[in-house]
Amino acid sequence: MTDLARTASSVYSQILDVVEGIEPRIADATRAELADQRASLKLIASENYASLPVLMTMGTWLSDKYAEGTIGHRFYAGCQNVDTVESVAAEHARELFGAEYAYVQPHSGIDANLVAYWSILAQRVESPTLERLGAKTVNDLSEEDWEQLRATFNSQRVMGMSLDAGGHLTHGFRHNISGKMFRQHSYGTDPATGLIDYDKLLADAREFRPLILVAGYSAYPRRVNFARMREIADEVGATLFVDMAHFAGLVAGKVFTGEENPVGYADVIASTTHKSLRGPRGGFVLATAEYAPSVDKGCPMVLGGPLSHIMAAKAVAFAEARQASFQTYAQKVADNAKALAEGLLKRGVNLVTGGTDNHIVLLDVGSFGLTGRQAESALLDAGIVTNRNSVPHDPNGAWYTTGVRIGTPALTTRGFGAAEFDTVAELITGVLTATAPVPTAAGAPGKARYTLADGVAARTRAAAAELLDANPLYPGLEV
Ligand code: DSN
Repeated sequence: MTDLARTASSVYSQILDVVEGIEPRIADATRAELADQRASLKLIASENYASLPVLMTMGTWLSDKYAEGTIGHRFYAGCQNVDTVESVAAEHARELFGAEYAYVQPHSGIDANLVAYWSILAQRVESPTLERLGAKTVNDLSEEDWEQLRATFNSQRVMGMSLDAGGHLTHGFRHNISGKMFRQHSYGTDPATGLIDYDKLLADAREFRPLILVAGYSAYPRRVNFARMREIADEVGATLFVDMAHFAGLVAGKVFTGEENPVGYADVIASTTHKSLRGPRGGFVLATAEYAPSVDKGCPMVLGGPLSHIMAAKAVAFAEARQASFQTYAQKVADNAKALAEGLLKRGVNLVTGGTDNHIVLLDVGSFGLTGRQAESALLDAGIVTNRNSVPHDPNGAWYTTGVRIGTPALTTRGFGAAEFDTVAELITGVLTATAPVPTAAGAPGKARYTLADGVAARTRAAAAELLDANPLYPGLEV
């Protein structure tokens, strides 16, 4: 056992014992979550396992300090330590990604995306209006001018990838604020290949003339050419906004370089910290010097007090990602995704786009006669944690779906390599083959109805346990 695992064991078990005396259900759930994560094949593409230093940095009294504002310019007294934390985190983010500016306050991916959208609106819509009216700030505007400006915000156009093609809710989906605050036009993928068709995207953009072109995805198993996206944005006068929440770790780990690295092409980039980047749950924004002043006003624009304990953990995670070992990890994430995809393809599983070149593999389970929901539930019974996901033009809609999205960041952190992922492919195929759909009677509650052949769940769990035991999660940690 390492010294760190020994210390963490002692700290966490003492804390959980105290919590037990206050609210035992929370202590139990916390212990049970560790046991569950240890005992299952975590294949959710957006999840990972943060390091013990990252986890422990989140649990401190930095949580208790309010610090609305920006570094050195706060609306509360006594923020000198938060200033240090935020400066260090932003410095690591800038260095890690080679960005001109980094803003580490957003609490989550959607917060980061909202900061991005509103900073672009401030830059492209608000500032020119103020200049035209000879006003310094919005406070100088008459009620009438203010009303007009507010109406203008709401009529701006955004173009992002559609949800069923792999885009994200925040890229203009009607049930999300992004779809309500903008006029929106989504781009899909080529029906034959499942890939982004840049020529069609350009043609659509020429017609729609978006203020903001959004690039990025949460379920597209391929890389994006950001140079091409930049050309399209320039051609139509759009600001290029990249949501790299999913693949930030592959950018940080220098797997995505050149035209596949959004830094240098995008005006504004938003991300989470907890997916392939393997940090605490949270968000951040990178920007060019031109957009930096607007992004820096994330609070009070759309954020309140920053979570200082989380910013501290972001700093630790960014520092970890600057180590050479993170590049090795990121390359393995991509190599393992290829091994997983090949393992599934050779066993007859259909994959959207026919494979992967990032960390995501998107299974089309229609050929098994299953919905994504049935497949997700059967896999979970067998200890394989995935999430159902739409496939392009999904006949089953966004709730039942026809797809299952899987990814390699978490199990790669545990030490899985290509051989282990080939076994994972075998286990997944075995479960899907052994699952039969049970048709839902008309009007019956929307449960995932399926049967999994006898013994398959237990056999799969036993085979998975061999892989998991050989690659322990937080080895030596006992709580
Ligand atoms: N929930 C994240 C994902 O699973 O991709 C995106 O918000």
